[in-house]
Amino acid sequence: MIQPENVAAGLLARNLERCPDKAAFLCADDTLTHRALAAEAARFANLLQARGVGPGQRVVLVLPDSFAYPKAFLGAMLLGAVPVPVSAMLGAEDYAFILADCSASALVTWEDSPAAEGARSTPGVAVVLFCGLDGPWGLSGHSAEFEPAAHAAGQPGFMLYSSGSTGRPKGVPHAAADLLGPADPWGSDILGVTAEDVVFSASKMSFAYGLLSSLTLPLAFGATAVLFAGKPGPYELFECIARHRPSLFFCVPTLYNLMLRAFEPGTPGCDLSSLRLCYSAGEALPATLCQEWMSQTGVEILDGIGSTEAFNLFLSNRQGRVRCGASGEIVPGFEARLIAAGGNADSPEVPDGTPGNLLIRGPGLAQSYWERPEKTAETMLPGGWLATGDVYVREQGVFSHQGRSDDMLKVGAHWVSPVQVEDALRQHPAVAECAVAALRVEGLLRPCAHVVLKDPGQAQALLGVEILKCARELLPTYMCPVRVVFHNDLPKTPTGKIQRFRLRNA
Ligand code: 3UK
Repeated sequence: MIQPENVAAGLLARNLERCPDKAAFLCADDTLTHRALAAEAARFANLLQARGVGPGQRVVLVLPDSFAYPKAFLGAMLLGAVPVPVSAMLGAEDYAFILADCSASALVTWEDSPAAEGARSTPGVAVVLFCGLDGPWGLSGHSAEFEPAAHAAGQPGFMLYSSGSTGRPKGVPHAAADLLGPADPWGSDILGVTAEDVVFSASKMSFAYGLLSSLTLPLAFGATAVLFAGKPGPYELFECIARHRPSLFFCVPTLYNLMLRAFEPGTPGCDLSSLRLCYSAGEALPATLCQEWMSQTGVEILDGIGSTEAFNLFLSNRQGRVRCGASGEIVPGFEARLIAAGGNADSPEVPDGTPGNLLIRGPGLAQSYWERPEKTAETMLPGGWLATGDVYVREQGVFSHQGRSDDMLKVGAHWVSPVQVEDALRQHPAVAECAVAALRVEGLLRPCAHVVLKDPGQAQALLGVEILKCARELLPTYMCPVRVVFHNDLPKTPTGKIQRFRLRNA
């Protein structure tokens, strides 16, 4: 069965009708209107077709966030092909793996990129298209008219690779219609997005969170998205906000933390007056960071959790009633169940206040991983439930993240959530970042604190003792770290999540 309409064509046509000359995207000093986007996406579909790419084939995109991204993503979808956004920060070997894993027909990237190098060692990639920030080379020679082909029902419309807290990345295919899932009710009711909004995501479009904020929101609401092509650091982000004056800002906790430390209120370089709301996802937003952000900047920050598999935010805080330290409440349309370790989708739920593994069900979830039947069986459970791999505690409908199920450690009879211990460690004024992971002591697992100091020059031995003392005042004995290890940096995924598993036994 063929779906009646091509999702990308429908969205482009709708914006062409309602706001053709409005900016869809801003990048540096340039503007891409909805009209220009529609024409360029059609040209890109023609270019791909002329190079022999057809419906259903995978088109890997390794690009900075720039006009090239929406043109290539939507152009591939117009053709009925499957765009596969991949982080631009990987090495040639990672690209070779992903290109082979999804049997890519085409790669769109910049000249001399590590992805282009990866493609040279991957025989099936017949088409490599080079791109500037403005779009793939040779687009102007192609027609701006294209007859779109719909994606066949049950076939992917786009595919993401999960950053994977452990192991190799997994392809996560989504139906074309899933692209719009986050628009409603998350975008509409929770964020209140309108055509007047200018959105800016520090997370890249190769990351589900970046894609749904930078692509879904402008397309679904006729809003404008600011694209930042470089590597975002706190000063670059402040500069971009001051210049483009976004109303909504999307970022991850690690970067909020860096921004807060660089924040100088009242200076022109740190002008956040355009922002009506900030959003945080990707990792739990520590309660202290949430409170400090709001008190220092005066802008509300909402924490919410989503995943590549869900391509949606399924738990979220709400404007006007932020609960710092919690992921918030269920997003309407989704269902959540918390079950004990070792349980399945039919197990009874754990009572309020008891940690459990989170399962969710709702619209737009990926139905499987790409060619990974075992991983699919572990994660996509009978009845449409998705095992998130996250441990949560629920109290009166509010969910608080306790860590990934594989980061939890058992000390004696007690479960220790690294997140709770980290919250206590952060109370010490010298701590900039921290992570808690298991350390084996005489054969037994004990929590160990891994700490990055605000001032790396401080005397470490003394501080270690002080930090542990501070933790002991706040935590029951079994939760207290037995040691502090100082680091210059903590290991993170390309999307900014701390990889606690890499610190185990370190
Ligand atoms: C963790 C959080 C606590 C959690 C994502 C779309 O992060 C996204 O997707 P990924 O597949 O990772 C999912 C995992 O990341 N996580 C994300 N947000 C939070 N943990 N609090 C949070 N607020 O382990 C989850 O299973 O890379 C995808 C939209 C938003 C996203 N955050």
